[in-house]
Amino acid sequence: MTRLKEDDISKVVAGLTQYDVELISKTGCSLKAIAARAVRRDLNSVSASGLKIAVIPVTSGQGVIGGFTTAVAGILDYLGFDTFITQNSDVAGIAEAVQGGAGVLFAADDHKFIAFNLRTGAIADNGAATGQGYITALNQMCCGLTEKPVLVIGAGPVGRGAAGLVAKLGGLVSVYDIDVTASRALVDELRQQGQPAKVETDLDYALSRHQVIVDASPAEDVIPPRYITERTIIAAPGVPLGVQADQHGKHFDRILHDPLQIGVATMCFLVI
Ligand code: 2YJ
Repeated sequence: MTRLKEDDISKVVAGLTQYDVELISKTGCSLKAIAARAVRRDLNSVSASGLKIAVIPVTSGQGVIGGFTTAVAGILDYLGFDTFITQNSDVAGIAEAVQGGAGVLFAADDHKFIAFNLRTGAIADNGAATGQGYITALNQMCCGLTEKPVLVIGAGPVGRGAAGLVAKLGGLVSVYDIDVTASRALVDELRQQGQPAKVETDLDYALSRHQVIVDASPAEDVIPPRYITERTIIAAPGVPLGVQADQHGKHFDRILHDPLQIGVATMCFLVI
């Protein structure tokens, strides 16, 4: 799993309004609307009133990432929630959050990023939520995924969440992972649920046959320019983006990518 870097997230908070304008132009939905759709809730029923959310810095493993809690709290604040970052980290941070009246906690270590509702016990994992949120957005960008071939690159937690929802929305899922046992396991799981799915072992061949691509891999340049046409639509929750910068600019309207926004918004709506 990729560890986010300070540079990946330093502009998130200042850019939220512009981010939402671009998201609406790509999907027809705001960040709030994408998250509400992802969790199948009516936008008006997702109310922020009275709920306090605490974001807790975690020092274990490789430690705090500069700007991480600020970015997470900024996104939640933007969505209308009363959010605070605890002064203390780790266990003392949990105590501070509860004493400060938080109903929901957000915290991440090097392996897991969760939202936890203290009142209901509901828990959301960033990987699965990000997959769910991105596919909701991709479904909007594609005017529906029914019967459309969708290539999911990466069978980690984000790719798994994404592939599951693509299949539920009627898309024809193909999965590529550098670790073929991971793609096989995911495809087997989908088939056991009665969803058609296919393992891809040659990424070039897979890319040459797909116009709708989910880049849930942590690799750079995973989608070479020759496979990106005027009809390609890419949902790219993976960090870093697997598309070269000039290609991102050229095909901006059909590439969805952010380091945290959709995942955090979906996590929040999953637990409230
Ligand atoms: O509190 C902090 O500042 C740090 N402990 C945050 C660590 C953030 N964690 C990561 O970047 C992990 N790779 C997990 C992220 C999950 C994204 N899908």
